[in-house]
Amino acid sequence: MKSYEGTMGSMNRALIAKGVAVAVGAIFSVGVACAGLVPTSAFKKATLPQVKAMLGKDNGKVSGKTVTYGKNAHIVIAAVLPGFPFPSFEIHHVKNPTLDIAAGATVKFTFINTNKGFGHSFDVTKKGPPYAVMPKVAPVVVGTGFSPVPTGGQFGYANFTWKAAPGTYYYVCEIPGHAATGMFGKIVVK
Ligand SMILES: [Cu+2]
Repeated sequence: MKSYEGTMGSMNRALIAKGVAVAVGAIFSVGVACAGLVPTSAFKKATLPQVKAMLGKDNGKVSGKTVTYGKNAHIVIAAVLPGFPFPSFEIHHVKNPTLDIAAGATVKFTFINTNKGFGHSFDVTKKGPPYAVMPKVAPVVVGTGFSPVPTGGQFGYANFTWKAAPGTYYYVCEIPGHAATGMFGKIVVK
């Protein structure tokens, strides 16, 4: 099992530094990426053994648009493109759910990118929406930075941990244009 943490944060910062030209390129790239994506629900379409096995390790409980976790939380997030052109996150069949986490929980995140040939990130921040094309969210947890890219027939993924302090947070994709078009969700730690 390979983790992408560490190297991806600096790649993301470098990407953001390139500015709006990159943002425009990234938005066009969404269309290019559509050729290789998992088209709707990552859960429903998770026929690939790697993705199905990873998604099955999430230990949250779903109620409507909220997923609730206890003190030993394992949150498994898939980045998906449910419909052109807007990407989103998905956990337990739910698009961008609110995550309710017990205060003081040790949270293990596993983030899977189900888009072949296109990047996403998963970072936790105190900054809520709306987000600019270049989101500038100052993450409290830098998860993946510029994203795990699928290689060798496997979907890219990253594991990282967080000791959850009480408060309200948001998880966002920092790839230019993604948070601005809805690729984010709320985290409540209490
Ligand atoms: Cu994204």
